Amino acid sequence: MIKLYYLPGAASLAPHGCLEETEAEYELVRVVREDGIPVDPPNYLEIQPRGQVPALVDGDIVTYESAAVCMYLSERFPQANLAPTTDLAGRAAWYRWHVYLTNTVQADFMNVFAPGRSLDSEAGKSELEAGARARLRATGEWLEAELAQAGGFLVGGEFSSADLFLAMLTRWGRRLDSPWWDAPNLGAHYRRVIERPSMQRVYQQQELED
Ligand SMILES: N[C@@H](CCC(=O)N[C@@H](CS)C(=O)NCC(=O)O)C(=O)O
Repeated sequence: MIKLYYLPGAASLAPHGCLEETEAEYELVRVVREDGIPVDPPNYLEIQPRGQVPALVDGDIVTYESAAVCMYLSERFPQANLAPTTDLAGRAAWYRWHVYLTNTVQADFMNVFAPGRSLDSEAGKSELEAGARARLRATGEWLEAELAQAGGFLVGGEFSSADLFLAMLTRWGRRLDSPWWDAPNLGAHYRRVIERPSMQRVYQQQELED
């Protein structure tokens, strides 16, 4: 059976949403960490060598990186319609959103939440975090404008795994000075995604309140 390794609200949230959308059978495994080191399951570093979540095990296939897991599940379960399959332009947009959201936007969130991952010096960490906060403010405004054109969902107005990924980041953006979900279009997109039965189940299983 497929296993998804997770922590509540973490980068495993969008992959968990994808799994619920597929209606596949899977096991959700919470990773226990002590002093930043995963201790349970005891072999977790063999699955995800950096010890981070998410990781996905599907038979002999082991993969991680949240965007990659979302894209893998979209291909693995085409009947879930998590990605455009026949429309090449739609597919291009779907790739673009996943890559941009993970390599640019998610990276900035990491520099806000864990600047020490990239730098040791306190001054350097503050500078890194301040720069990332400023970029995320501008990114939120840009996303707000993009969503105004988008027709409800990111890729061709149709729900896809990219929307699950953006909703995860919008939730992280609640901790910014101007919470992302207070912006009309980002807020409406977030609610549209988390009101899906799949995400309601995810929030219940992860015991998330917002
Ligand atoms: N680029 C990775 C980042 C994963 C990541 O940073 N996960 C966090 C939770 S959101 C984590 O496991 N943090 C613990 C750590 O880095 O030690 C992905 O998207 O999967």
